Amino acid sequence: MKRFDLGCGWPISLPRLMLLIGIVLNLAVTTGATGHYKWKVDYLYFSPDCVEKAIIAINGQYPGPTIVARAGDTIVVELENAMPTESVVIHWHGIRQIGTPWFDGVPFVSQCPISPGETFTYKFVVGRPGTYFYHGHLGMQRAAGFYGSLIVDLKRGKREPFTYDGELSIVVNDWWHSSVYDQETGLFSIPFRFVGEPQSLLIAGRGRYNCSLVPTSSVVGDGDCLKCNSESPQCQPYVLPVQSGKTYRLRIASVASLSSLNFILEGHNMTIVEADGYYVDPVIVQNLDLYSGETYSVLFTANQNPSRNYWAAINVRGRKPVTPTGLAILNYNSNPSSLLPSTASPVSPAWNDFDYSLSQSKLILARKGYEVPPPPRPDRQLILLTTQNNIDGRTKWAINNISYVPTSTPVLAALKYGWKNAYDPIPPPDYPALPMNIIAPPANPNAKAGSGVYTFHFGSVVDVIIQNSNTLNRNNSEIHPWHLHGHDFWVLGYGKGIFDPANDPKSYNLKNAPLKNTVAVFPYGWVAIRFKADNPGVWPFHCHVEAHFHMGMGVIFAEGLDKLPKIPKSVLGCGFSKYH
Ligand SMILES: *[C@@H]1O[C@H](CO)[C@@H](O)[C@H](O)[C@H]1NC(C)=O
Ligand SMILES: *[C@@H]1O[C@H](CO)[C@@H](O)[C@H](O)[C@H]1NC(C)=O
Ligand SMILES: *[C@@H]1O[C@H](CO)[C@@H](O)[C@H](O)[C@H]1NC(C)=O
Ligand SMILES: *[C@@H]1O[C@H](CO)[C@@H](O)[C@H](O)[C@H]1NC(C)=O
Ligand SMILES: [Cu+2]
Repeated sequence: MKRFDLGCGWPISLPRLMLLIGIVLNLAVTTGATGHYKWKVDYLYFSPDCVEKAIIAINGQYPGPTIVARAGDTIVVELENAMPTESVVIHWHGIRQIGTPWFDGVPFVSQCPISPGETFTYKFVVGRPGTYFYHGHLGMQRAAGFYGSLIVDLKRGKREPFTYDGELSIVVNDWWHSSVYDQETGLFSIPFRFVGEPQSLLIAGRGRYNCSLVPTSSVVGDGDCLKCNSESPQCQPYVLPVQSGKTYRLRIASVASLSSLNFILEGHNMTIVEADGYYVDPVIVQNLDLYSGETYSVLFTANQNPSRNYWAAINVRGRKPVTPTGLAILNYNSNPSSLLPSTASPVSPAWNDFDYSLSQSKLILARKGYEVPPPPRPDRQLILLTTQNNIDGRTKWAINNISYVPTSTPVLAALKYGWKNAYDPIPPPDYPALPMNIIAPPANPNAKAGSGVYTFHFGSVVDVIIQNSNTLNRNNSEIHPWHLHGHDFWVLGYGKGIFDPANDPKSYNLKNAPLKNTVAVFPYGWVAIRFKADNPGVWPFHCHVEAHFHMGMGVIFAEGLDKLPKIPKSVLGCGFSKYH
């Protein structure tokens, strides 16, 4: 097993090593081991980009601890909420929660938020190998730094369809100096105040803000003053150590709050081999677009001049960038990791070259020999038109004119036990009002708020077409990465303009469509996905841009609730579930 080859400069931390040893020892006696984790969630001052701010940390760590398991293992996380002023939940992104929908970690959908002082235990099986992550799903807690990696290795004795000498893993994201409470308040204010572009981009939780841009205490009152320390170890560039001539698997997860990102390894091509936990047809790229909620594995060979180091870099895509490149160090052999490349920061394709992004997304196809062909036709089709709207003077996002607002009862329990008053009993519409206008702001920008649920026959095949449109601003349409809980879906096709239900399905890829859990819809375009509603539970399908979901950009799917046993008491206790 290559991961244990510690001789060639692994970025392996002591806790991770101990965890690996633990798993190995465990597996020696059983298959389907159990990984036990005790996590304490609390606020912490941290300086990921040299500017200090209060973040949400796990066991004092940022990013949170990496979970490493094997397919079939059970993960048990005992989560203590030590934050005195807010509740918390954790979503296990990409884990389908088959048989455990109550541990999906979505507030008021799968569970009640965990109150300050409470300890809550998540327990679920990681069924499929791949690159995943976890993150807070209440309010904007992800943007407060509340996330970490979840890596699921193959069952013992199984082999990947590719080889490599070593493994590296990073999460990438965008970073703001304002608190998530400021951000949330702005989104719900009249007039609307957007969170704006991030101050920094982070690789493995580290970035660098230019401290000369921070007002000093002689300018503003000391209490208001940001503290910036470019010497802080917390903001020194992350180091990816490599040995000349060796090939590496680099796992990348985008936990970004807002930005679409583009990843570059200076001077090195990358071969994409995995996306969202599935093997993909190997494609060589010079840079990789990453949408929030997506994960990839790429292979690269350290085949460049070993006497220097190289940049690993991320840039913003799809929004006019004002944020400097996020940088880490690709560290060759035993060069000092402090030896910064003298080359300029790598440059990504033009931020608004959406054709580039669309064509790269279309390169992601199921790997030959590993195709899982989609069912040939759907039992039900939804067309979800996403629009930016106003409700009572506030800016919102809506799906077929309904902006999702959670109620105070977990929908899972409400549906299971028939508490009709706990949510909107009228299901949202399967289709938008016609004719659709996607190229200009809506003539009547008003929409409704709702908490209705789309319920599917258990085992049925569902097609969803996400139709993008113009925002409330003229000549503006944005990228939205859509993430489905509880399932993987086939990406059947992408298109520009308005989806044509009579003709566009003819060009669907029914042969080697990739399975994913997150897919981007591009400006003024559509994307079509298909999934089997075969996982009993209640499952959000939403834009993974944190501010957008917070502003209503999501829907709730449900299926097979009669197949579920009693819901554990530990997830109840709020809204109508108080009386249960
Ligand atoms: C940091 O900002 C200062 C003030 O604008 C500028 O003079 C300097 O060049 C910047 N440094 C870097 C490394 O960008
Ligand atoms: C990267 O790929 C491009 C296009 O396939 C090729 O021209 C280039 O030589 C490759 N670069 C390296 C460093 O392998
Ligand atoms: C959306 O709902 C609002 C509020 O009920 C209504 O004014 C508007 O006409 C609806 N728009 C569409 C396209 O159905
Ligand atoms: C719309 O924006 C694009 C670039 O984002 C620009 O090329 C085009 O000219 C704009 N069109 C109008 C009508 O402003
Ligand atoms: Cu969005």
